[in-house]
Amino acid sequence: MSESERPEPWGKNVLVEFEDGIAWVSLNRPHKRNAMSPELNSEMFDTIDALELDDRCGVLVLTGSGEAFSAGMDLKDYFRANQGKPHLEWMRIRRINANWQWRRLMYYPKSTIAMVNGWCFGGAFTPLVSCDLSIAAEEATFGLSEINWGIIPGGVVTRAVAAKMNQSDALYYIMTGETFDGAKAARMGLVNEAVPKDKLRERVRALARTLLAKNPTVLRAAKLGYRHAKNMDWEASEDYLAAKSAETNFIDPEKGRSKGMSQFLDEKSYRPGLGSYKRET
Ligand code: ACO
Ligand code: V55
Repeated sequence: MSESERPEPWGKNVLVEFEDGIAWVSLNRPHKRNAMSPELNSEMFDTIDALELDDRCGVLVLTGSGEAFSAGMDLKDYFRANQGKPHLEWMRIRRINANWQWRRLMYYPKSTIAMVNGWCFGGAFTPLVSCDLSIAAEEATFGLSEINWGIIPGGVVTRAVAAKMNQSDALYYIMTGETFDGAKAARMGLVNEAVPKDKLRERVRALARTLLAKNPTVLRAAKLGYRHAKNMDWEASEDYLAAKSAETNFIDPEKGRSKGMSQFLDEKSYRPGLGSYKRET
């Protein structure tokens, strides 16, 4: 079966809607507040794997159906159902979880935006932090609730929190399990911005359109450059970014670099500080 004939992998636990280059990907177990079960995790991996080569997806927006973004890991189907299973089986269940929530999402070649529409607890922090950008409803409720039911923020939740929250905030919410709203999440830098819930989709759509207007080859390299350089020392990152720049220039089908330069230097038709060079799209 060729790539294009393969059936779409979403459907049961994941909903995908396409709109002018935006793929709205919803965790879709609203009756369970989009708690993440092994089945949902597996479907999410297959979904983002398929969207990677799907031209209908220029920007991936991750959100949740109904009232929740996600109530975190499914306490019944992820935790209790696997209690007492052989350790190798539990490792595999964890890996299926990690595979999409950060291994794949963190280094996804397309731009990703988390749209936090409601409840966001525990395990949901991992895909949240793994998205490039994030906009929350002011009314959304966040919490590291693990401490309240007798576990630590595991998986890589603690690592994800450490990547985006400062030490005072991280330890406060890890240790108290108190909830906070979207406005507070934005003040702490856990998300980029918070807007009233009735403006959420409109704001995310506008942000997605901003990204869709960029040169996609360069945008991909810029994002992956950040992801990798963040974990490198200065010498390695200088060399890596020089190589990445050369690669980008070499593979860019629209030759953005020379076009941009000539529009500024020769034609004097635009200024890079004040907008985007004219692309032929
Ligand atoms: N795991 C499994 N089932 C869940 C979860 C979850 N994390 N969250 C909600 N559900 C289920 C409920 O059991 C209930 O199922 P039922 O109808 O079959 O009984 C259904 O979703 C609706 O949940 P309610 O609690 O009735 O919904 P409400 O809107 O009143 O509250 C809230 C929503 C606050 C999110 C609440 O469900 C909750 O506290 N969930 C747990 C949140 C949490 O602590 N998650 C972190 C887990 S730890 C981790 O992720 C590592
Ligand atoms: C969490 C915990 C896990 C896990 C994934 O706290 C997420 C959230 C203890 O194991 O595998």
